[in-house]
Amino acid sequence: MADSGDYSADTIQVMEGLQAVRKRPSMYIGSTDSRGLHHLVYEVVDNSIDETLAGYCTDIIVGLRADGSVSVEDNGRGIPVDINQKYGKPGLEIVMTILHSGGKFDKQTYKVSGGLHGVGVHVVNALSERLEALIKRNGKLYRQRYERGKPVSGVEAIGEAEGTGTIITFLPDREVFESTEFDYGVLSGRMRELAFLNKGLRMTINDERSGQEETFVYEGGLVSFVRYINGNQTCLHDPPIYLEGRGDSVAVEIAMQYTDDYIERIFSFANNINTIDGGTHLTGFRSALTRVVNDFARKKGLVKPQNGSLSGEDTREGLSAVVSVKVPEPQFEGQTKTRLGNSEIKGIVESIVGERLATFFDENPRVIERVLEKCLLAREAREAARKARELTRRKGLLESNSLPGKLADCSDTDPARCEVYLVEGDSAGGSTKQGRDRRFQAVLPLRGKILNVEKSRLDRILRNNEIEAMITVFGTNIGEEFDINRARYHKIIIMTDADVDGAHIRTLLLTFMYRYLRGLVDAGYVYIAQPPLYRISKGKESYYCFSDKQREAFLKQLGPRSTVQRYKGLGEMNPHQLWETTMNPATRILKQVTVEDAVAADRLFTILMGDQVEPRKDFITEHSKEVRNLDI
Ligand code: 0RA
Repeated sequence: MADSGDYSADTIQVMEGLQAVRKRPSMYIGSTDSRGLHHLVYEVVDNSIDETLAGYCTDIIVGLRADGSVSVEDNGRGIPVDINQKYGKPGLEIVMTILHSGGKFDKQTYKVSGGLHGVGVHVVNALSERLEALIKRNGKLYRQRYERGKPVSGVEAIGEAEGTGTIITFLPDREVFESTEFDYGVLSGRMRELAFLNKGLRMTINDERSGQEETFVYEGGLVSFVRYINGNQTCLHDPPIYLEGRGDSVAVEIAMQYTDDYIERIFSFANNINTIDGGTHLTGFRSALTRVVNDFARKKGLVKPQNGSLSGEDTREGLSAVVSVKVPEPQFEGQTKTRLGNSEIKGIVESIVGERLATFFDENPRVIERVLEKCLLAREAREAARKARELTRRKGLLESNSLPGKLADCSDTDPARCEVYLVEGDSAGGSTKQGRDRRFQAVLPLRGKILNVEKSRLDRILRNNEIEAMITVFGTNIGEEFDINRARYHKIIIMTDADVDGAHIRTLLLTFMYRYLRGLVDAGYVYIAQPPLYRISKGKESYYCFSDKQREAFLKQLGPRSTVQRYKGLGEMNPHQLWETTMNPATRILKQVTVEDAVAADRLFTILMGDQVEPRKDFITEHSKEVRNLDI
């Protein structure tokens, strides 16, 4: 069916479309790094989820193949294979080759999904060395193959089939992507999230490379999601509160549950996409929550006009919630397109939450009592924190002219060129000070375990010596006074030992920054140093290795009689070695800290530092190796 001699207008259009995608892949999938690579899978999965939303698909299986390809299988209706009248080509070929045709060419289809960029599977096809589509329909199994987006076979009936469905298998193009290795954890995290967001959908992921396999199916949907987020927390009520409603053609779903800690964990989604930067759905939810809680507080005489109402923040302390909306034509805004912009959504969410939540509290007086108790305590604490901050400021501790004595500052004063190393312990601090380039590298040694920030309120945190030192040294201040323009260093580099203790301290530091100095993370100022794990020597030659894989490679290359030294702590390197391997900008490896997956990050922090000791212990022993490479 793919007659290569045909240069019809359609064929030319397809070729131009293909070329456009291959020429500027980032315009379609965001980037050609690992993130873009994984978007290819999300794009195909989103098309399967459209079938779920239309009521035809209950199972999706993602398979990572040993040859580097990935397959996405669903039991939806199967992509049509019959000849489309308008194009004179099989539906399958149109879906796979024509730009902006979207998955569905019947306009009536209620299409609410669509990947982050909602570009369609033809983009995946164009960016794949090869792609195979298998369709089960009309009792038959059909197949078509493509190479770099071009059909290399017709749609062929190759056998019988039971039921209906689609299996798309593709090998990402090595000419396009910087890396073509799929990360099981990244994909499995997204599959789990999609299973939470689409109640009852069975999501399976299997990995031929490692033999790993997981299936996610949550009959509780968002309620299960909130329970998962609150895994190790002590909750103020159970089950979570579930609110649901529709307005115009918008579907709104919310689950929420208060815990006894101080962190707000609210995640919002629009059409299954995590809107990290919030938007109108989140604003609507927050303002309804503030209003309803204040209404009840007033009714019960707990807040009086003279002492002011509860702030939004007060009503969200310790709250875990997931807000999910499905919108026919979502507008995603902001640099990373992760904020929902549709203005009509705010009012819709606000009125649904306002009405349903008030009804829920009326019917569950014990729950609202506990919530109000929590909110009033939050208000008191915030008041105390404000006073503590003022006191600290008056003492001059947060002013740059009283830098702590243990800081070894650099001589350069241009923040854009300056970096500060946070090192654990005095001995490592000593060799770091000697090994550094004092013109632009400062060193702040931190003693002992820093305060466990997860479990403390702002007033106590500020009184901790190590925390106080860091805030002063960074120069940005915190909370409402945070000002990124006052940052004294544009690189804050966490350097800890490559062992479990080091991983723990790094996580503590990241928790503190994530919660209280988020602006530094967002600005891309926070980094993790990567000290070598081994040194391999043979005769006069010696090499540093930063991973086990690298060690194997060097050992193979150098052959017998080479010796391996394993570095457990920074203290085992002399100042010169430390400079050479970990601090010299020309040769070092720095990992920039990003907030990629807020759900995963938050959960990790909670597991590692929550008050329930057992799961934390299991987690650390099980994952200490991964924690080493933590880049959240
Ligand atoms: C176009 C029309 C119909 C379904 C699909 C596309 C479809 C696309 C994908 C992509 C992955 N899995 C998929 N499953 C279905 C509707 C077909 C009908 O009316 O029978």
